[in-house]
Amino acid sequence: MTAAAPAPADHTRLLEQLADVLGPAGVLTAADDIDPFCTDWRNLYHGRALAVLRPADTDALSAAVRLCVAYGVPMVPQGGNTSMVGGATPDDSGREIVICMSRMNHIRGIDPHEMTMEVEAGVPLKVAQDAARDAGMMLPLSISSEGSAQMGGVLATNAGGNNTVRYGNARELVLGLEAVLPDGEVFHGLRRLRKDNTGYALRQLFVGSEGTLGFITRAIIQLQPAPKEVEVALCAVGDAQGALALFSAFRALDPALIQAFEYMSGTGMALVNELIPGAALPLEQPAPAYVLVELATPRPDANLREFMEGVLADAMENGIVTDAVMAESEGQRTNLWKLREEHAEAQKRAGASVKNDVSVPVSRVPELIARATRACEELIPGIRPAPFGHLGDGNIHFNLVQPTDMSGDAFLARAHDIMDTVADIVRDLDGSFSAEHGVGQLKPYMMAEWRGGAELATMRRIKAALDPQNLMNPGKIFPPAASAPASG
Ligand code: 2HG
Ligand code: ZN
Repeated sequence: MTAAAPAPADHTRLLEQLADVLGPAGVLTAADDIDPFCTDWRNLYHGRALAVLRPADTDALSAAVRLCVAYGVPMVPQGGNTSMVGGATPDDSGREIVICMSRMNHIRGIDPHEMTMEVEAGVPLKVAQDAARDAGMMLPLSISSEGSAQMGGVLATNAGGNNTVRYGNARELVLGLEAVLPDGEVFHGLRRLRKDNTGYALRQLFVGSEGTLGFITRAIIQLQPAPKEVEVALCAVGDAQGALALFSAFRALDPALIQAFEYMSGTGMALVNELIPGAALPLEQPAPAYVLVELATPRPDANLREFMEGVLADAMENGIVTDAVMAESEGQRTNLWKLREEHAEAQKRAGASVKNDVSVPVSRVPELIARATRACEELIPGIRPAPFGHLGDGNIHFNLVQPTDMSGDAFLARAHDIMDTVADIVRDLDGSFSAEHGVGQLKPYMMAEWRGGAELATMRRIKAALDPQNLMNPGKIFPPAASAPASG
């Protein structure tokens, strides 16, 4: 028989015990210290927390988790706090404890023969990328928030980004994992084996679990050879159909060279031009839509430039591409990527916006963009659809910016209508309502309808088996049980 958990009100004693385990620097309780951890990057959620914990290693985290469990206190894991769906923000009860992973920030080693890197959860993605590059390799995961996003969060959300078209999502890069389970026990799965058929691939359970099944503390990541030749082009196209035709042209000749294939609408590009200092479109005329394509190869003698020029020349001849510019230097490559990477920031500066991080089969991206644009324009006249994203893997950020003659609040009051309108079309096209940003606390209400029945019921059983008290990141992913259908 287990002893009854102390009453949640006995928090003073809990905080004292946590300070014993983590040291004074490991427990923040002053409102000013805690506040930044209680608001998400998009400013959609403003929670409260009992404390913020900053463990320095796995053992300290494990001990802290055991204490929180004993007191029945819910825990919210947080990395770089860059979630788009409020996935790392506490609720407003003031009962939850945020556990920030940023002190666990060591790169434990890089193995040039295995081409692997062992990282702790709090290492920022950009730091891990730079370390791989300094070792003559590449960590093939690139997302707009990579300067702040930390490896633990990147894995817990199965981040995707610009290179998914070639290397897959975070899930595909994880060879091994260490995690602290919801009861404080440590899951030791830091293996680096290519072949290891010994039952369930438990490490993959934590990838994409959004912190609901425990804390990812360390991982072994597969690296790739550093590219020796890289070519980047920005192309003007008539519409998404043209963008898809260009993708197919590259893919038919050599899919293995495509490192990124990104779509941008004319509206989104105009916002970047207008609102981001230093961003300038290097083409003579604005176009209805654009593609940014990056090719890369580890071979130094691949004549990549010739290949890219050849494909683009053909595409211009048959009218798919109306104008194009190829980067001549690394500086120009960075400038072209800036036009793509600043889309989220430009949309933030343009006023209120509604995001739809959706995916459909690649071949249906043009239909998605055409139908969702029409439907949203009918729903709210003057709305500004500004879709962009990872066309090469079918993930489009079908984002909408408020009309110029409507207040931001009035626009956001229609957010669910807009999301439902887009979701209906995505469902019709066999897509997903959350391609790479996760479910967090923004979208659990969609889970019962989209992943109900056996799928959600199985997720609930796994959750209940590992976290019977529902203390790990509650309120994320799962809709409240009462609102789920009987089977889900
Ligand atoms: C990107 O691809 C990010 O730039 C952000 O996933 C997308 O702001 C967004 O909707
Ligand atoms: Zn994205």
